[in-house]
This record gives sequence, structure tokens and C-alpha cells, in this order.
Amino acid sequence: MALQTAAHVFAPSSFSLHKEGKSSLKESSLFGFPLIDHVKADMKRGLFNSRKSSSIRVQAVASAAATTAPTFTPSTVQGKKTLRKGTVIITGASSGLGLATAKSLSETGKWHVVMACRDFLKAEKAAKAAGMSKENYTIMHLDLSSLDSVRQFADGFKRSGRPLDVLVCNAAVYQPTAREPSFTADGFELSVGTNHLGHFLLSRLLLDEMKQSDYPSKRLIIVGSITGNTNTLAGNVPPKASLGDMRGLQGGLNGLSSTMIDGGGFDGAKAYKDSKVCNMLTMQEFHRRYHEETGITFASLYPGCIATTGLFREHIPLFRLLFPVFQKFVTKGFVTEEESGERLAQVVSDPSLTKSGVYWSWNKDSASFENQLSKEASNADKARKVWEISEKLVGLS
Ligand code: LMG
Ligand code: NDP
Ligand code: PMR
Repeated sequence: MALQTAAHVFAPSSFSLHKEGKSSLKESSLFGFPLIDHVKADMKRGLFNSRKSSSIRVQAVASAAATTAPTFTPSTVQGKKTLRKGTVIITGASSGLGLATAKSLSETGKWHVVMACRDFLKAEKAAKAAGMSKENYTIMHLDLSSLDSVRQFADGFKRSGRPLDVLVCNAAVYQPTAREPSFTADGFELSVGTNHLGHFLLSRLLLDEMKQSDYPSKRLIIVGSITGNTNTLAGNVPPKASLGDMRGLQGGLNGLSSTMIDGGGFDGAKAYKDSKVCNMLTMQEFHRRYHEETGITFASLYPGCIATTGLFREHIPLFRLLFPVFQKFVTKGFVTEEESGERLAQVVSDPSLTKSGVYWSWNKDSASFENQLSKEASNADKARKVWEISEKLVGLS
């Protein structure tokens, strides 16, 4: 469905929070890390005031699917406004964007970050190297290329007794040089299986947890990308994303039928871009199905070209050498890991980014704006179809 281009200004909701508030301290532990449900957070700056919020100009180009979430109403204790520490799960927080976001949020003291990672030791080392303090994060094992692992993670999280306030689906794999497909534990082509199907199941399994949370602004965020959007120059670099009639997805993306969603021959770069289209469509379908009922904000984003991350680990060395230079000086789309982490942290916690159904991007001055998705990435029929087929593939229907 075509996007409307009617622009309107989205005014940030404003509120302030008082420092004290009776915060009951309840401690338990998970995997040896202390769990603190209510903390004596430093609330001097206001709990939702991210570092950059005051300078954010939100330019809005509204999409048809977008609606505004209710404004925050922090709970009142004896006439004082208080807000407990939020809990955010970030998948793939062991490097790149996920790690930078985890660091940024943990440094505010207002968030407990559950780092959902496939490599526990790598995540622990990364958190330490980033200087994150132990009381602000927990590492939990999650391998998105195994549906069993996704289910175990969801069960484990539920058993931890933590509320779930924000879920960030960030992890991804990119196989630009693979000649042959590889597969997840359940037999799906790896990129779509991990980036889309793993996250699809995870989000569905954790939706009830989010519904139950009493946090004033609950959010489900999926990291999309410009390269999945063919309404941009970057999205037109071959191979282009396209889901076609989804006969390959319908067939299960396995070695017996096609490994590609559109039914074509395997192409690792295309599979990645297709998976990002699925991510962006999934977020919109979530919005259509659940926003009104739950008040949860559903959003996707393009954080900028973070040309130095592990995402390009499988690319040829020459590409890894030239790509950051190309993005810095030619396209000027380059963004550092730190800056991209600040951007995603804004989508997690900034009071001005509560709108649901939105695809966020940032301009050259690092101001956020509602971007327009490509025709395919905003096609409501395709979104429903991706949802319905994916439900079957992950065993939800
Ligand atoms: C595929 O290639 C890969 O095969 C696949 O593995 C996967 O990565 C996939 O989409 C991801 O891409 C895509 C294909 C696109 O190939 C390339 O991108 C290779 C680069 C081709 C570059 C040709 C330009 C040569 C001219 C250079 C001289 C210009 C100097 C500029 C000044 C620079 C100052 C620092 O291929 C195409 O579709 C070709 C489109 C051609 C567009 C030309 C745009 C020019 C941009 C300038 C490029 C600068 C080169 C930097 C290289 C960075 C690496 C990307
Ligand atoms: P990285 O490779 O640095 O980070 C990806 C993370 O995903 C890693 O922590 C990785 O774990 C994790 N991961 C991969 N496979 C699995 C799995 N099976 N189970 C659990 N975790 C897994 O890349 P980026 O930080 O660049 O990517 C983060 C997100 O940003 C992705 O969604 C990507 O599509 C998106 N993005 C990136 C852009 C860029 O320019 N880099 C641009 C636009 C979007 P491990 O550390 O163990 O490898
Ligand atoms: Mg692309 C404004 C131009 C722009 C931007 C913002 C990106 C982002 N790229 C742009 C242009 C170009 N790129 C041009 C003109 C070319 C041809 C030279 C080009 C090439 C290129 C390659 C080969 N770009 C790439 C690749 C990759 O392998 C990356 C990719 O597609 O990963 C899926 C990539 C990217 N360019 C981007 C971004 C953000 C990426 C990677 C990450 C992603 O989408 O997640």
C-alpha cells in the first residue's frame, strides 16, 4: 500500500520526574548476576531524558500505518512521580550496534539491559571492555538460528521474573560472499531464518510479557535497513531486495525447494536484504494487529551505515578496507558505532519517539525523522502474508 506523504509535526510529550520516590529494592539473581527490579536510579535528568533528546528535531513524514501512542503518565506514589528502572532485551548485543546501544542505555542508570547473545563469553568480554557496570546488564543465551533456543530463551526470561518493557530485535547475519546457502537448525536458509524467523518467533513469544509490563512506554523495535528499501540509491545496488510472490518462503526456504523468499536461486546479499524487508513488514503488521489493543509502540529504523561492524566479517578484505572510506567520503552515510548506538537508544527510551508504526532514520545533523519505506516494504498485503507464512514456519499456527 502506498504511503501517504502528508507531513505533520510530531510534538514530543513532556514530563518530569522527581528524584526520590519509594523504590522498593528487590534482588534476585540469574546466571550469577544480580537482578534489581527497582533501583535508586539517578533521576536527576529525568528518566526519559536521553542525552540527545533536547536537540532532537523530529521531522515527520507520516506513514499510513503510523499512529501516536498514549503519552507517558508516570505512576504516582504519594503525589510524587516515580518510574522504576526499565528492562530492555537486545538481541546480538555482543558487538556493533547492539553493544553500542547496550552501553549507551546502561550508562544512563535507567535501564537494565538483557544482552541476548549466542556467545556468552564474547558478550561478557564485550560488556567489560565497553566499561558497562555489572548491575546494569545480564547476559542470556540466545541463538536465533535455532527455534528451540528462541523458545528456551523466552521461557528463561519469563522465569527470571523481570518485567519486559522494551524488546530490540537487532542481531543479524550477512553472507555476501557465500556461493552455497547454509541453514538454521530448523532447516531454513540462514539469513532469513536468523534475521527474520528467529526474531519473529521471539517477538511473538514475548508479546504477552510486554503486555503485562506496567512501564509507561513499551516498545518493540526491529532494526531495518536502507538496503532493503528500493526507493533509495543504496537499495538499488544489485542484488535488489524483492519478495516476489513468496513461493520460496511458503516452501520453507530449505534445500529441497528454493532457499530464497521469491523462489529464485541463492544469493546471500539478496537474502539479507529480503530479511530486512521482512523485519520492516513484521513491525508494521505488529502495529496493525496489536498497537491499539496493547499500547505498545512498534518501530523499525535505519541507524545509518555503520561500515565498521562485524556485519561485514564475511566480505572480502578489500571491501572491508574500502567500504568505510567510501561511506565516509562518497555517500556520507557513514556513522560510528557509538553514534548509531545513541540513535537506537533514542528509539528505546526517548519520549519524543513513542509513535508506533514508524520507520525512523536520521539526517546529516543526526536529527531523527520518520522515513518513508519502499513500496514493497510498506505493502500491507505482503506484511500479512509474511506474517501468516512465518507463523506456520515457526510452529505458531
Ligand atoms: C554485490 O556487488 C556484491 O557482489 C555482493 O557480495 C554484495 O556485497 C552486494 O549489495 C551487496 O553487492 C554489488 C556491485 C554493485 O558491486 C559493487 O558494489 C562493487 C563496486 C563497484 C564500484 C564500481 C565503481 C568504480 C568506479 C570508481 C571510480 C569512482 C571514484 C569515486 C571517488 C572515490 C573517492 C574515494 O555494482 C553496481 O551495481 C555498480 C554500480 C556502479 C555505481 C557506481 C557508483 C560510483 C560510486 C563510487 C565507488 C567508489 C568505490 C569505492 C568502493 C567501495 C565498495 C563498495
Ligand atoms: P554485527 O555483526 O556487529 O552484530 C550482529 C550481532 O548479531 C552480533 O552480536 C552477532 O553475534 C549477533 N548474531 C548473529 N547471529 C546470531 C544468532 N544466530 N543468534 C544470536 N545472535 C546472533 O553487525 P551490526 O551491529 O552492524 O548489525 C546489527 C543490526 O544492524 C543488524 O540487524 C543489521 O542488519 C543492522 N544494520 C546494520 C548496518 C550497518 O551498516 N552495519 C546498517 C543497517 C542496519 P556474534 O557477536 O556472536 O557474532
Ligand atoms: Mg551501499 C547514499 C548511498 C548509499 C548508502 C547510504 C549506502 C548504505 N550505500 C550507498 C551507495 C552505494 N553502495 C553505492 C553507490 C554502491 C556501489 C558502489 C554501494 C555498494 C555497496 C555494497 C557492495 N553498498 C553496500 C554493499 C554491501 O555489501 C552492503 C550491503 O548491501 O549489505 C547488505 C552495503 C551497504 N550500503 C549501505 C549500507 C547501510 C550497507 C550495509 C548494511 C545494511 O544494509 O545493513
